[in-house]
Amino acid sequence: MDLSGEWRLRDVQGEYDLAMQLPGDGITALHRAGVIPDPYFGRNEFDLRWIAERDWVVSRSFVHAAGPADLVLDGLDTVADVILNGTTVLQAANAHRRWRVPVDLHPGENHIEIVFRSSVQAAAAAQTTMPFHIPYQKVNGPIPHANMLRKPQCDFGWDWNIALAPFGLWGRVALEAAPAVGDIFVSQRHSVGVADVTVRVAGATGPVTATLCGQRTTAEAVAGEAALQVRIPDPDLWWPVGQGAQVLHDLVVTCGQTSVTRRIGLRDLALVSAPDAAGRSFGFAVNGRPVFARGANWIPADALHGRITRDGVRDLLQSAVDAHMNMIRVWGGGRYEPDWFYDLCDEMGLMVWQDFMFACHLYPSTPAFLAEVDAEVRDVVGRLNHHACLALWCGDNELIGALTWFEESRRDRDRYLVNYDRLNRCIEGALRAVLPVANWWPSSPSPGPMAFGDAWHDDSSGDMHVWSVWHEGRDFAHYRDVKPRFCSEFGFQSYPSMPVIAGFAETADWNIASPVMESHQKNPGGNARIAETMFRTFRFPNNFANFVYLSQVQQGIAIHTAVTAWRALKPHCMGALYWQLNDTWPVASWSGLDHGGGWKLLHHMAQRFFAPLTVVAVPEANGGVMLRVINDTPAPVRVTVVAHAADMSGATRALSEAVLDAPTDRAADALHIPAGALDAAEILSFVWVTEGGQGGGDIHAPRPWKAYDLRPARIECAITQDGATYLLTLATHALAPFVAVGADVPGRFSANAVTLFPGTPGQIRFTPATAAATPTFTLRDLHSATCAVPERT
Ligand code: BMA
Repeated sequence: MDLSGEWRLRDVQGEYDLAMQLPGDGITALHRAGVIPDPYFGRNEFDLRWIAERDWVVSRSFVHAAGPADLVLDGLDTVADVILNGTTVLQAANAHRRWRVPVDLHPGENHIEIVFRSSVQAAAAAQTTMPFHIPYQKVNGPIPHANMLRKPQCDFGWDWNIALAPFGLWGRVALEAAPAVGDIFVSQRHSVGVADVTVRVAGATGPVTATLCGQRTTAEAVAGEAALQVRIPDPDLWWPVGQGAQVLHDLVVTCGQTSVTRRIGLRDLALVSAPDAAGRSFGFAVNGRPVFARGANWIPADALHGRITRDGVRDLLQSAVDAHMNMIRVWGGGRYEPDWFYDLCDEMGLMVWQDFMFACHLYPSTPAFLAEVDAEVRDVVGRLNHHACLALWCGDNELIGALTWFEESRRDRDRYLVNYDRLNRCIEGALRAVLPVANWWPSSPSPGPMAFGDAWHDDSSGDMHVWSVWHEGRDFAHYRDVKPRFCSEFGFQSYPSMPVIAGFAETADWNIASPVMESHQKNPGGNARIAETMFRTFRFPNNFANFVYLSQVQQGIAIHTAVTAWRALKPHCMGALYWQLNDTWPVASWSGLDHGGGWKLLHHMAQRFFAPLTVVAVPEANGGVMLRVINDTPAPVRVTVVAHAADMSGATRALSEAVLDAPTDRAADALHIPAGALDAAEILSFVWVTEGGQGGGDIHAPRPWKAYDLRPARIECAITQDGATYLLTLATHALAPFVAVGADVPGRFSANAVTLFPGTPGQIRFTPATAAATPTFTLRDLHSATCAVPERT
């Protein structure tokens, strides 16, 4: 019996009594009932912290046949007592787990209550029981002590998140018969033309049968567990997007009268990390083929889990694929996502780097805490291990670096390092106990197993987080000084797009220093960093909307600089996952997608700089530029590369061209532009085209844009309607870099932040999210955003 749907929510003080949907969260329920305003609007956040200070009761009645049943609760968030007909049947404190409790039901009406204790108070109380103080990072915890609770760590605030500490339940709530089988663990070994699949079925008795691709095996369960081997000849393989098809097969496990199905992909997905001349490599090989990982970091789809929908998440993941990403990293400060999230990734061919949920703070290693972590890891791995998309299990986010962030752990590193290692051993041990062949990486960033060095600045080994440009204020060119083996985090902030800002700020607040805008910026100094970078890069924008526009352009330039530099290092570097794909609420952040799923200019630029086949400009110390071709497709491609010099009028002059076969295993030099080939007033413009007619183009400005005397572009825009889509034809009168179109209704542009040359009109399609929408378009370009606006007299 499904118990989801409408429940009642009341506080223990007796002030509120209202309807609440489960699955859902209490803050969303209060908002939907009209009790509180939209938490994301203006500065409402700060008036709503009282909610998390209280204890709340969620309850309902139901009629059920008398007798035993299992009460199933997934994602119970977090410190909760479950009371059935007056008896406490569960006391839980881990939002990441599934709970299954045998209960006895009354004949007729039964009453169930879930008492949610204030997680804010529970976290503070837990700290007082620790044998020594376990510090948390204040910028990522405006509500203190999140590290004490097994709850999404960003719920207590983060340097991009609202701090509301929601409570509720995000998975199933149901009554079920006791299951015939427990978790199913799938591992694979591939050799030429054969896949050997091992299926371990926990919680089974008697004979168990596994059927896969027409092959059937039966084994008797021993001590509650059955191990089955299925050999698949000529397996139809699963590939990440861009490498081949996403073939999924039903694995059917039958025990007695019960059959359960897991959709699996047959693939050999290896973490390749071995000592080499530079240090230690890091990358992934799928079915024996090294695959450069292009992607971004995933954070929860909304700060309030009651607002998350499968369609919304599908849209975000599809946007990742549409921007040519093949990997996302489910970052350790959020949550293990629901099963359907990984189903979507399987289907889309998006590899998942899965962190365990520990981030940026220090954590306890008391026996009770480790016992909870051990149970959590076994539970999560039991739930998710069979997914084709799962490429890596990673111990945590930035816990090694965090040892240097606190007075206590700097003073007594031995204690806190041992404390950390106990946690890390616990996670690895639990993972290997249930999935011995798992791809495991101890932490992100990490130079490798048993290495505890500075993976923020050491580019020799393992995965790296490069934050020097954003957090240390280095210029964009610094990305080129770093040669990561795999960069799993690097980012640069921008403001959300204007329609998103209009959703949380009155026009009177449209100023980056207004209290409302400042409260939608959670990184101390973030606005100053954006403004200061703008000074370095552009002439200053002439109004708020253009400030927002330039913030997105410079974010795109920053990440373009890093990604093109590191893709050009393939195979020394085998991955670039920028920080971050999405937003949890409308906020200034490092995301490429706005809250709600709209594309910021970065995401449009990512669609180009992540294209499987591309040509990138690598500046040389002497002023020359090497154009390198990168081919991440499965086969070599013949490419023609043509370079021009362009001045600010948009006039071009041919420089040189080359034809070459682009290999798949490494980036290759394509065309050299010697120092002095460009005049000071010129930029480099280059295009490429394959024999199959596919191509692209890019520009490289050797100096910051503010150094060039841009001319008025006076862009003319003709709009025609073609069914549900709009075609914008843009013609410029001068070189126009980063031309951006916007719409006042949700929808998708086919391209954005494009460079226009006179005489070559650009075409951009806009498809509104709803066909009936009648969009009004805005048009921005670098010159008009930064030219002097005459003062009105
Ligand atoms: C990285 C992430 C997050 C954070 C981001 C921006 O360290 O792991 O903790 O939001 O930097 O500061």
